[in-house]
Amino acid sequence: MLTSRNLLSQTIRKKRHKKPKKPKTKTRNKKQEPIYKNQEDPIEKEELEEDTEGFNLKTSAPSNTHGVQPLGNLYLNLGSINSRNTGLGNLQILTDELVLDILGFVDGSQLGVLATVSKSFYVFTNHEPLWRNLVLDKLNGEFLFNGSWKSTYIGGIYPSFDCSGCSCLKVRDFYSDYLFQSWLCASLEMKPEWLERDNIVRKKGISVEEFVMNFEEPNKPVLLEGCIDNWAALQKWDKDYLVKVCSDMKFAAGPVEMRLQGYFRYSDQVMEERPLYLFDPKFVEKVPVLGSEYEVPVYFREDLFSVLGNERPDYRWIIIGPAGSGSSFHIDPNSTSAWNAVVKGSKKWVLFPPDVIPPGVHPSPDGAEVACPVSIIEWFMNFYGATKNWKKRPIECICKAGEVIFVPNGWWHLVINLEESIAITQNYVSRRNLLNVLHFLKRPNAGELVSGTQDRVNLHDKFENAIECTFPGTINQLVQKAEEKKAQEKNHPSGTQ
Ligand SMILES: O=C(O)CCC(=O)C(=O)O
Repeated sequence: MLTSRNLLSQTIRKKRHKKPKKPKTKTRNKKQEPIYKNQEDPIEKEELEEDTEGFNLKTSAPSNTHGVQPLGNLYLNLGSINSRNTGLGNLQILTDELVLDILGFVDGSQLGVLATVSKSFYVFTNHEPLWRNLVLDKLNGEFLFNGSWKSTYIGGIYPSFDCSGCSCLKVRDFYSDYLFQSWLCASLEMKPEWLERDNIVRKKGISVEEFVMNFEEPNKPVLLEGCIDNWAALQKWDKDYLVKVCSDMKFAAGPVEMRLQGYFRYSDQVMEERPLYLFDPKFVEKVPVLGSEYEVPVYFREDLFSVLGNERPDYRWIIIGPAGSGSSFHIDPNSTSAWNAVVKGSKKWVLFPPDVIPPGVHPSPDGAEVACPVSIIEWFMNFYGATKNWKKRPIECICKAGEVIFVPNGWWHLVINLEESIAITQNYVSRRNLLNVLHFLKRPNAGELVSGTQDRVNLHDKFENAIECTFPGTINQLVQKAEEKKAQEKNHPSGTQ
């Protein structure tokens, strides 16, 4: 259970314990003040002073729109009654998630009517993700983001309706962890302690042989500096340039396709738990000039999936997103390895080796699905701390513009953009992981596991045949080499030759 003691009030603490040598740049605006106002208890103040760990709200974070408080505050506010329950009537026995799931079945005008039923219905029906789903469902990518998903919906569906004077009511005594956490995850800054660990190996100017021997062969991440300095993209790609060269072309952003202009209008304003992330695998086919403004770094030029020509699974993506967007924990598709180059902005990476499932992550037994916290910041809030005592501590880093990270196959990784970012990533298969990939494509549930292509079940045979045609004998040689290595490891465990 959350209380503003253990979460929100820490924002105040942080402010009071500001270290003189590092001036704090974030300030709370006036609108945010009321949410801390219920702390009249003198003990509270003392506790606040004692604790030095803090959470910061983003400078531009709106105050908790409807005054929702964490459930724990109900027990601090003696005599208070939870208007969440009184206003729901018989529905109060349902969980918040279930109430929202049910409201997810009704359309915008019905939500508007239900909002008038009670204070509680008002809060639930104004939950932004409900309106986001309506917008994406009804308007696809053809929306003009207008500060909130609700007003975007109204503006898109009822263009003549003027909602400029529509007020946003604050509701007293509404307590809900679920709704509070959703707002909190959208509004929190990354804590400095989540960012400070940087234990990845960094290399500049190494040879391909060194890369293969020290990183690709042993399947270890590395951050490569200076290997994309010649990319035109580094100089050219910014919002204005991309909008110009991409013109009316649409790109995949979450479940919809959007023009860049519309996407940037959205990403410039939005503050939500899980911002729409532009992640497009066909960007070079759509806008060939983008493909001519970057090249595959020298370390990753062997890409055996290319023997499949147009039938190869998706392998290259342009990735664009605002601060707070990113990728929650996953392993890359089809057992491939990847490289990810930041062109603008910066990204925080957390990586766990294949034999360590990250805390808070629950893959299904067949590996086809992964359950993990919806928002990345939620993972940091609830699970990052556990990694300190984890079996194998993760590899972490911040990858900045001009840097490239190598993500070895099978590694779990999570990425959050610390500022608005533009990146290119490619997944590839070299001789070092060809056998892994073939093995993966042959798994009995390949139909569910294989991704990025229509013909999932036959991909193994097609790939194996194409490799055999183009590089006859290669697979056998690799199998033999792998067997020799295994035998060697058996005779000399952990390299004690
Ligand atoms: O959000 C990002 O840049 C990371 C992308 C990623 O993890 C992936 O492509 O597998």
